[in-house]
Amino acid sequence: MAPSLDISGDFPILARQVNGHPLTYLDSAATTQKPRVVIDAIRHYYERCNANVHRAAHALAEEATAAMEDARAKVAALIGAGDAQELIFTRGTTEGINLVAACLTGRFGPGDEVLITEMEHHSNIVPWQLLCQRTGAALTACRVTPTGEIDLEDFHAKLGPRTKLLAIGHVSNALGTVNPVAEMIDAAHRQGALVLIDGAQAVQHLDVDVGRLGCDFYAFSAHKLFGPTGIGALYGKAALLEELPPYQGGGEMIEHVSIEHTTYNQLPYKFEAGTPNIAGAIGFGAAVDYLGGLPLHALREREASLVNQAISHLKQIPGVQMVGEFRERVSVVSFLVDGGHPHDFGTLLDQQGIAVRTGHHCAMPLMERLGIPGTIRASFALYNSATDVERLVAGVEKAIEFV
Ligand code: 7TS
Repeated sequence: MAPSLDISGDFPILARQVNGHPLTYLDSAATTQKPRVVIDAIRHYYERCNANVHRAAHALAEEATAAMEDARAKVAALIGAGDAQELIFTRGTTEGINLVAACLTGRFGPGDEVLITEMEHHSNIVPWQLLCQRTGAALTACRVTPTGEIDLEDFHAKLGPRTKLLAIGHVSNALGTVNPVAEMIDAAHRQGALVLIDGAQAVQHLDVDVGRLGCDFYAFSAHKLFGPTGIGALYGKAALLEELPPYQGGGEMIEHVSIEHTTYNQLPYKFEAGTPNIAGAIGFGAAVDYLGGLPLHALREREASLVNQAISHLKQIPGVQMVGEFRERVSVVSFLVDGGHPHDFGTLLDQQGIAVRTGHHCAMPLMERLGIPGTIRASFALYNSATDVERLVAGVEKAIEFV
């Protein structure tokens, strides 16, 4: 028998009502809901083996350490990292990118460039601005086309011998565009640049293999992958991580400390100062296990067909304009409705129990390039169903009657 594609029952929150209506959760690009197994894993850790990791010689500390390192191995395997020492636990994508920007600072100076795109989330813009302010390097962004894709001609024109780092999103959070990162990584490496991929929106929807991609860094967050908030991961090539200075100083990241001098711990601990988010890491591992037990291929196909259905139905509603038209898309449907601000529609949909995000989606330069103040964004995950599409479409039609 084919496995059931309805996994919504695994997510307790999806059974609740909002504003007197069944919850229609279409804001998974902001954060996904959590399956019971993730919630249980965190609860189990606190109830059964809470202790600090990597230090004490007692049983609880050993269990906690083993559980956390087990989670690291699972997360590393999820993205095809060859070795768990290349997988640094962070607070999330934002911290992963800031870590790289902090640790690469010494490699930049006047005349060097960081190349990004106009499509980036603010987390993949502002850390590079700060790096440029510290070092005198310049930040350059390649253009986005009016249809919402990276302008590859402009990319190849802006990429050059001055480019020391290319930092790009794998998938746009505002539009859902899947970017041709493999081609861009190869081109950047030919110029001698390092490459960081912001994978926040990619890991749930695509098979990511950092070994095959060949990127130098890959940052993502657990909470967009059915895991808890406050934990994420940064992959970095071991040889590169070995060369970089540490990020923060403190316990755990050291090998030996005297008042005059410190030697650092081995990878990945050199980049993990202080007591880590142990429960978060364990929850992250449980999310990866959960994902591994799903019929992922079939679920992703169904999600893609729901996204297509949503687009084709919304397009037919008079006054609705879709934002972004491209070949490769995952999860996100961004649109505008004539005669109303996106925020008004967000409120009118919420009154019907439909959760979407409205506004600039932390991608203000993209909105500026597209000449719009923001969008209404419905974002899908593996637990959404055709009913969610029907409710969204009916909800938008009803909201239009009000404005
Ligand atoms: N990069 C991308 C592409 C993102 O979509 C996000 C979060 C981040 C970085 C930052 O991730 P964090 O976990 O460190 O916060 N994106 C969104 C969003 O689209 N709506 O809310 C958060």
